[in-house]
Amino acid sequence: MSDATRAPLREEVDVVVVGAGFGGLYMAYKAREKGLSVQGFERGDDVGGTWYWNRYPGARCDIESMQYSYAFDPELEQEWDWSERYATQPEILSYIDHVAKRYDLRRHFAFETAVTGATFDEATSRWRVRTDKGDEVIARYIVLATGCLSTTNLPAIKGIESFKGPIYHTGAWPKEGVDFTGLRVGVIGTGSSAIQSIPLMAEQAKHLTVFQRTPNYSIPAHNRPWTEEERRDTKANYRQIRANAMTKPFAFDSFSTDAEATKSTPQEIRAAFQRAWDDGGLGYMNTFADLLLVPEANKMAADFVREKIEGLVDDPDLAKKLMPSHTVGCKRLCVDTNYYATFNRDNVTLVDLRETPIEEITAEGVRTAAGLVPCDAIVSATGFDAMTGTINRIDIKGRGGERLRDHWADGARAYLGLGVAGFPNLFMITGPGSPSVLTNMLVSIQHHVDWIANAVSYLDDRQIANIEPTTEAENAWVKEVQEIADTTLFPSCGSWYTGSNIEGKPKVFAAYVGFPPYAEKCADVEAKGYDGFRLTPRTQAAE
Ligand code: NA7
Repeated sequence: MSDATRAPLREEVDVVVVGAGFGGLYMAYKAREKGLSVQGFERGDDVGGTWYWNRYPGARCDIESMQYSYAFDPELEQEWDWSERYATQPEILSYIDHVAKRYDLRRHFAFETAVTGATFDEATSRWRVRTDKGDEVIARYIVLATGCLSTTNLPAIKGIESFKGPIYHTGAWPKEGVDFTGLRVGVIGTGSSAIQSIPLMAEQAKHLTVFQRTPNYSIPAHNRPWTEEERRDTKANYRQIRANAMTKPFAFDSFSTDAEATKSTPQEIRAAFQRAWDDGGLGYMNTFADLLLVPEANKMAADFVREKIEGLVDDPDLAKKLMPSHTVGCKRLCVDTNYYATFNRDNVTLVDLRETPIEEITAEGVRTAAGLVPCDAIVSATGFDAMTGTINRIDIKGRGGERLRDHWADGARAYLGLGVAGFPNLFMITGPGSPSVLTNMLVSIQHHVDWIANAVSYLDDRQIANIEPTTEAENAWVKEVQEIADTTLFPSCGSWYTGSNIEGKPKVFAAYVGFPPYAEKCADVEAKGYDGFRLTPRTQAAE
């Protein structure tokens, strides 16, 4: 921790902010700017959120760093220099540290303090917020800036507790790092975290065994340092770049096209995919306008990556095992440096769990149907209880003592991903049913924080005690989110987008597809005096 200490707690505040990642820090900044008092809580011992916890080797953002940054202060944009196209976790964390210092934001947070419960008191229109340190704070508003991917998922594999070596989860990586030199390492999972870390762990470990349940599509990052000229150009055009991002479905200013693969010639299709592959990164999803809408177009994108895998992996049988068969994009597309080629190394083995499933973990290693793979250390790159996991861990009680986790028993329900019926004055940043993880998170986070801050000003100006979505608005929104997702190929396979990576979790597609219409809807709701929300004047609230 740099200069963070457990600041003296405020017992009664306007806003409690849960989480000190990108969302929580900006919320604290914005609330303070509006003259509101803030008490923040963060379970880590410092700021950073996702970038505090995910310190595994190779951890990088898969959105280009110049755009994965705050836009609220042009001076901040001008003074910060991103070194690479895709910033590393340490660089992003140092940016967050810079922001926290520059705007003196740490003082609003109590660190190493997890919020355990929050109860809405209908008589006073106040939230009573409790922590694992025994704190109790009264607040007019509670803002959950808890992140979409912040509760790790450690699979309940038989015998896992008997393993005699260390088990590291990529999402809770030791601060001091891990040295795998001379060790036999087993990695479980082949999602984004595994795909980023496997090439680097393979360079260090004596032997690396990758346990793959589902192969994934990965596009080369073609990461490189930014040139001075690129930095200068971006800084000169930042306003335009930010404005462009707001008009793009994924809130990221990049190449887009109206061309459809299903209406293009084979030559055009090849050339377009090759261009996207050479350019690298998530832009591959934008190659054709029908890529995420029409199975035939999607298959072309999939075939192209499969062909690349064939070219990158020397052993044809191994290449086949690494080829995914699901829809491109239904599981988040990965971005890598050297992933597929890493399997050409002599010290790397792939275990295809579809052929030989894991039976148990023993003291010595991982036993599959084909026998024991001895391991000195295991890396669990097994993802997160995404979107709702962290919020559901908090015992949140709204009107009539209703628990939020009960309200969500059949899947998350929220109006605009911002508020929940029966839970007045509670806001979520990038909550379920908002574009969140399908976008450049920095754009979505700032959009939400600005919206929430405006809402609070509106309410205070009009002496309004409570704001909460109506049940009708919430129901209609949940329906709309699903209907829009169903017009795309996103829900066409099991993923953390739908909750199917967690046993027993209800299957609901948890993100709104398309940033611009969403932002328009939020603006419209605001312009109409918070249409779809019930506002209760202070004079009536306590009656
Ligand atoms: P992901 O994308 O959820 O990947 C988790 C991986 O772990 C995935 O390959 C899973 O296979 C695998 N997994 C999960 N449980 C098991 C068990 N029990 N046995 C074997 N394999 C398992 O998490 P990441 O951390 O990689 O990425 C999360 C996001 O963070 C990423 O999309 C970026 O936005 C940043 P499955 O596909 O379920 O068969």
